[in-house]
Amino acid sequence: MTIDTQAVRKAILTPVVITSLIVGLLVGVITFGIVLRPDVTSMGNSQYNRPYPMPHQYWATTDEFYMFASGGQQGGFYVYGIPSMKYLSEIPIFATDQAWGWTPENPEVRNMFTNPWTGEIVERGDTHHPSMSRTDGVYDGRWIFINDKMYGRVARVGLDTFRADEVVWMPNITGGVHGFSVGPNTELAVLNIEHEQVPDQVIQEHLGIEVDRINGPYVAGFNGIAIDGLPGGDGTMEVAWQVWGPWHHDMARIGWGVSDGWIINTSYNSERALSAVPMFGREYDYLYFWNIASIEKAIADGKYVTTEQAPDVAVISWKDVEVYMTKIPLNPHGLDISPTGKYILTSGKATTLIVAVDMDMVLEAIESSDFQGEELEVPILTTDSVRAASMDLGLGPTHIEFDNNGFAYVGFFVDSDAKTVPLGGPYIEKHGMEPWKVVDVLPAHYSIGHISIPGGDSAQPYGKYFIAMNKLAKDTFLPHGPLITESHELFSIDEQPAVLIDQMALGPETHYSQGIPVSMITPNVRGVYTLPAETEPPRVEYDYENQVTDVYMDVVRSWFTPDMFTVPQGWQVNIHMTSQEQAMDITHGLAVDNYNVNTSIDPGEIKTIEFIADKDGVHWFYCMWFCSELHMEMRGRMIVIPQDEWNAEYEWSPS
Ligand code: CUK
Ligand code: CUA
Ligand code: CA
Repeated sequence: MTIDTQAVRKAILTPVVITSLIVGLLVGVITFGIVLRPDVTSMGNSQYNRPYPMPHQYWATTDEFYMFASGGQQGGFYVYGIPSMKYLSEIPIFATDQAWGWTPENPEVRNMFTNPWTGEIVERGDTHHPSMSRTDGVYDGRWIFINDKMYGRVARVGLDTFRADEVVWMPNITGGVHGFSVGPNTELAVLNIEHEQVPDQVIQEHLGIEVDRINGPYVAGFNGIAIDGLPGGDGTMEVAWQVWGPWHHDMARIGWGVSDGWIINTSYNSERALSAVPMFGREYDYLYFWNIASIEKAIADGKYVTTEQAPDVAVISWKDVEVYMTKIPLNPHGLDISPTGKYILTSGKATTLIVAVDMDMVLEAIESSDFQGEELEVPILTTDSVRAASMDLGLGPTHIEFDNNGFAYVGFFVDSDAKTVPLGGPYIEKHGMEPWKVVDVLPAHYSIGHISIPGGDSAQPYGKYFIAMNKLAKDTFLPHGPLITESHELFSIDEQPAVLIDQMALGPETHYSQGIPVSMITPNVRGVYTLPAETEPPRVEYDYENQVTDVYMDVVRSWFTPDMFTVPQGWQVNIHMTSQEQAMDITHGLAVDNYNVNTSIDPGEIKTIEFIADKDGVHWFYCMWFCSELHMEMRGRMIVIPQDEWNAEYEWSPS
């Protein structure tokens, strides 16, 4: 068959044909809703269009939220602005980071790195779950707390200086902590023991479980950390108690509103297995409800033991507290509470299911002893009596977050998207939709871990933006070797369908992250440290008895005073620096050639660094932040003199 192209062309141009095409298209639009919709991934004339060129301070004046992103193996936080997605800062905690002034030659930092029982300096960690301080369940902008999964540690970061100022270590365990959550009034935080333990004999006896170190079954539980966090408190943390039992716990929440007074956590290893495959051995795992008052009562009644390591920390058996559990889909990960504290959503990693447990129903079931049996002396709440919904939503469910309009968002690792679901009950008034059905899908590149909405884990979500914290970036950005950065994707959720606004590359590897309104942070942020009325006069002191040289040094553009000092070889050197700067953004630093000493000093900061002068010779020290036009000249000498050549005439004196 041959085609008469001439005839075809003629036919196309026939007015009749054109008319019928137009009519056909119109019919299609009306009948099938084929709308020439704007491409949701382009900005069009969206409010997120940015002026170009941007005026100075554009981002300083338009960002609405700070994002505090856990750094995972980076060991601290990343901080950026929303919606600019502009990286602002790092907050090193469980990591050495000289650029951000966090090194163990500073005794305050070293103290936070030091294991209180062994004296070991641990400068590596893995931060997972940030938790903002809050009052009545609402973020209050004072501090952000975070756990180190690798060692059992929790840090408090001041939101005025963006620096950690306290670290507490959990006793009686060998690390492996995971779920962490601060309570609604910052009086208590809970930190789960994820990696099961072979604890001290005292604990095993108290639990009545003898643990075989090779074959188990091991035991675990969770830590209660008391915080001086009521209004006027200084945020000081203290490990108050540990509840131990047969199960480990993954994610943790302290309830508020309807769930006030309860610690709620999950276990993906209710099998009590010691390797991965048997951890999927059942058809379900558990969600647990621990009554906080019953833990306090057990302590008041003396139902606890203590260990030699931690004589002040009450170790309580799960048998001596009020605890209930309910079956949830296999190997849960996400565990998140809706803004009123009513719904607890959990996701089963090994399933496609998200379950909504209703706390009102849980309380009723407890009241009426509506149980379907028990395991290891813990009553199991009847599944149907506590479940508001069970949703089959997709592959690889991870975490859940809530907005201010009555929607839950669920992230999916395998599906590489997040799904929006209207909540039921009192939330129906807000959105007017049929609850528990997917209404929107937010595609991600690729493989979502945590998700975050400002205030989304509190009694007051601020909504507006949704951030997918993707575990894999693959081809999103320029290639940069086999170790590929992470990606955060920003969506506007003020509209449905949600609109992808921006993507950013961010270093490895964020887990949970929290956004907080700019107005709650900026009024308290310190630009400089306030200097005391009198500062240490520059000088050098020699302590022959202890073999210590104390150097009191002023630091200011563009010199160190003194800019030379001597020290006998092998002595300790303590350099007590005072930055006399009171100008914004004039950070200096002190790096000592050949000595592995390098740290920043911020304007107005008073900071000591300590090291041993073990190498003789002339060693220049210098400022490593470019601080002025004379920055290169900002340097001085440390002259280390062998002990057998030293005499008092070598002592530095003012010239
Ligand atoms: S965990 Cu990392 S994606 Cu530590 Cu909250 Cu789920
Ligand atoms: Cu001070 Cu460069
Ligand atoms: Ca399991």
